[in-house]
Amino acid sequence: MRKQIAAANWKMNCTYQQGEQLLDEILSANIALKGHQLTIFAVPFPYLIMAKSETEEENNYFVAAQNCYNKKSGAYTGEVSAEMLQSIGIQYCVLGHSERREYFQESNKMLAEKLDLCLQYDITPIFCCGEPLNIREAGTQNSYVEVQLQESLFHLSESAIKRIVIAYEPIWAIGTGKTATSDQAQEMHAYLRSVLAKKYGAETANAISILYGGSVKANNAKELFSQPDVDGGLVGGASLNAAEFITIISSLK
Ligand code: G2H
Repeated sequence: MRKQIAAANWKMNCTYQQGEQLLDEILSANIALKGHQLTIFAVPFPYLIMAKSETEEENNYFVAAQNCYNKKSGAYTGEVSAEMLQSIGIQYCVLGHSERREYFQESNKMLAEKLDLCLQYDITPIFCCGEPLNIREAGTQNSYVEVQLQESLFHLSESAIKRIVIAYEPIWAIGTGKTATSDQAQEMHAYLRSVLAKKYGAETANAISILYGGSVKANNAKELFSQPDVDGGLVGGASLNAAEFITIISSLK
């Protein structure tokens, strides 16, 4: 079975102490994850080492950075490289979140460069894609998201693409409380898998986890995750509440 993933995206929230307490509360629930189930905490850079040591003893719990830079190293004040993340043992990195695309002008091409660097340093990218409201209203969401995949991922070899996790996040559903219905999520996920299958073959497409993101909550996670092509979620707001995120983790299939 494909990996099913509950990924918390803390964004720019929590002090160090609050973050530590949140992790303690979630981990002390001792949710027994099955072999194909993972929980990943994407925490702010200054908390990576703390989160890594909190989760170190736990099976199938991992830590992710929320971003990295598209250059290997050098005079880029304030930036963090994939190599730096690797050097502290980080195995996942969220890339191309719509907030990064919007507020930091991250283009599909820049994301392709970030992806390559992550893979070079053995970090699994959680690649975010998704359409804004006007595109959804115009009914052209499939081709919009397909272009994001083509321009950022399709230069990868078959063995490299298998190392990527994709997160579909319709921008109109992010932090708005408006979740895509499970049918809308399934429809897009199945479409993305068909696009991947056309390029890389069905076997490879079937091996890639596609997460849904956008107002995933304790009360809708089970329904969303039960869809055949939805392999878990990338969770923002609801991942900051221990009880809520515990329920979301427990909703993985
Ligand atoms: C989408 C999601 C997490 P939220 O950005 O990445 O945030 O669950 O708050 O909509």
